[in-house]
Amino acid sequence: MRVLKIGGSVITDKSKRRTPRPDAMARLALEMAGRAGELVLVHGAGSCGHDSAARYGISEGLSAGAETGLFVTHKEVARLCEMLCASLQDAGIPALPLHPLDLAVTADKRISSFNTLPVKACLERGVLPVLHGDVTFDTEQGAAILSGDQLVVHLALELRASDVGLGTEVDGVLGPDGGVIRNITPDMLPQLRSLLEGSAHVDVTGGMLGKVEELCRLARQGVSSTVFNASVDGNVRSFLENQPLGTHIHGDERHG
Ligand code: IP8
Repeated sequence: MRVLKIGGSVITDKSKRRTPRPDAMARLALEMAGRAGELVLVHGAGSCGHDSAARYGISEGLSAGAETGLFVTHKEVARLCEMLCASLQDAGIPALPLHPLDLAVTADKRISSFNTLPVKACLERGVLPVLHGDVTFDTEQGAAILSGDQLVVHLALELRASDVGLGTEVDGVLGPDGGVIRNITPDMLPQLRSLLEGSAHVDVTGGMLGKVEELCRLARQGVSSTVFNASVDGNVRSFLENQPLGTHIHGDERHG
């Protein structure tokens, strides 16, 4: 079983507020055809959630008026999830939206409990569960933003995934010269921290550095992952067919 995250930048236009990309969703759905039962899909919020989350300051907690922000932000990303599920259904994939607001609680922005039973039930029944970055109730700060990246790592460990894919809008983790860094191991993290900058658009959950930090955490526990460009036609299919792509993040010095 594998966990695949599709970044919000792939399925939304990040330069325009609340703008899904139905064409990208239809393409991705075709590339995932036949994978239900062996895949958990997670997607990011892109322009359907990050702006609202930032406007209401949700990642800093539940301040006065933030209840409205929870509703607005959740509604935007839940709608995006439902659109993606509709595209998957149109491609013949039995997909079902599962919303982390209903399944997860965080403590100081980290998942402290998560009900994986609905995810497992989907897999057992040959259904593709589709989850997403979401707002959560947080025991320390009232509310928080749970990124799809953190969710992917949690699900991969809980469900003992064989590996993880992170489909973004770039070809992998890019070095200072703009070239793809082909292999990353957790010991490279301090050096990478100074190299990687945040994403160009509003992203309340940490951009590429946040992703690499999450994936190094996963690699330390023995699950490798691939960061690749899911905006390129055929790349999701290639990932699912185990073709080499993008940046491979793994726990030892083995390359490949
Ligand atoms: O796009 C963020 O998830 P991400 C979720 O995976 C919200 O970082 C609601 C902004």
